[in-house]
Amino acid sequence: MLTFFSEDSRRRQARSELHDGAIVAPFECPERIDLVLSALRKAAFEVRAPSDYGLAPVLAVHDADYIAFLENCWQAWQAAGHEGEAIPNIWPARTLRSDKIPRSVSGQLGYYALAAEASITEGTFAAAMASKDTALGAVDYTLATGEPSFGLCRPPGHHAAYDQFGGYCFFNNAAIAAQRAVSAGKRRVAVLDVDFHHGNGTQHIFYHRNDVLFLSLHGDPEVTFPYYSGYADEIGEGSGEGYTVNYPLPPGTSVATWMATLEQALERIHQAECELIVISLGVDIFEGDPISAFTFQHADFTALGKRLADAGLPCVFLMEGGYAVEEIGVNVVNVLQGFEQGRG
Ligand code: OKP
Ligand code: ZN
Repeated sequence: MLTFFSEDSRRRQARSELHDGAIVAPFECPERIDLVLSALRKAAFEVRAPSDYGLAPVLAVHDADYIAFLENCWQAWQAAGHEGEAIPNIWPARTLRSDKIPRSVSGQLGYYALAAEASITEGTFAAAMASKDTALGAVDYTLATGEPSFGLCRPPGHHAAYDQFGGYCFFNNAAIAAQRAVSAGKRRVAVLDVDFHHGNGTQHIFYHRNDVLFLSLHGDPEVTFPYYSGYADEIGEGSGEGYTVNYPLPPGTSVATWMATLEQALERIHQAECELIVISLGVDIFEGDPISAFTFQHADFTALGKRLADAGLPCVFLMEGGYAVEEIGVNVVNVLQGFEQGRG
């Protein structure tokens, strides 16, 4: 399987994350990619740099003003004289106006953010651009060859909605890749999100559409980020009804239950006659993950990869979460190797 990675993903070097009432070093740190890269190389996967796809594929799934905000935010924040990193601290919450985009960058931050843990910093936009190029390189390769691919995307993407960032995500890499596949002529594409957290952004982007089937297995939002999305009664709207499928699972869910739930998701993908699967691959379902609560062991990732190969469809794996940094490489490589064994 061919893998993709852009060095510019390192340009996100944030210092601050608001976590548990304190500013801490971000869980989503650049060391994550070092460890995945070294595990990929050790396992003899070829790592290729993607080309520069520009903004057109981003504009296909995100709002133009939102993209411009991300591009200009750091400069505007600095010009306003702020010392620290750009973090929102007020939102158009339920009792305030939601139609107004204020002139001040502080007001814009709240408008375009859905959470406050991810700061915007000098290289954030460049890294987000690199991350979507990685996703596009991977999907283009799979579209051209039918062969599977892996994009080592950083920052992750699945929490990024049409015009909102949050949960460490700025551009929705999986949505950009799925849209690319549809634009290239695939009649229906599945986005299967196995990250511990619900992929609210991907769901939002495709909620009214039936050419992209979105399915997500995740921690129950009653007790887990992002709290306000990912319930089983969210099934899509209009012609998208039935094309969003959520499987919220309680913290501590066994791997057996998780894998049985995956069977249901794969059955739906089959039934909907999807022609390609984009997998939002968060390995924060690992038992040792510091901010998550599922119970995967190293070997379970291999079994997951094998089962996905059995589905018999072209697969594009895109990196999402995974914060047990020392273990992230082996967990990712196990999925990819399991997939190759399953095809063999
Ligand atoms: C991004 B991805 C933990 C709070 C959670 C944000 C989590 C973002 C996860 N105390 N903070 O889906 O892996
Ligand atoms: Zn996650």
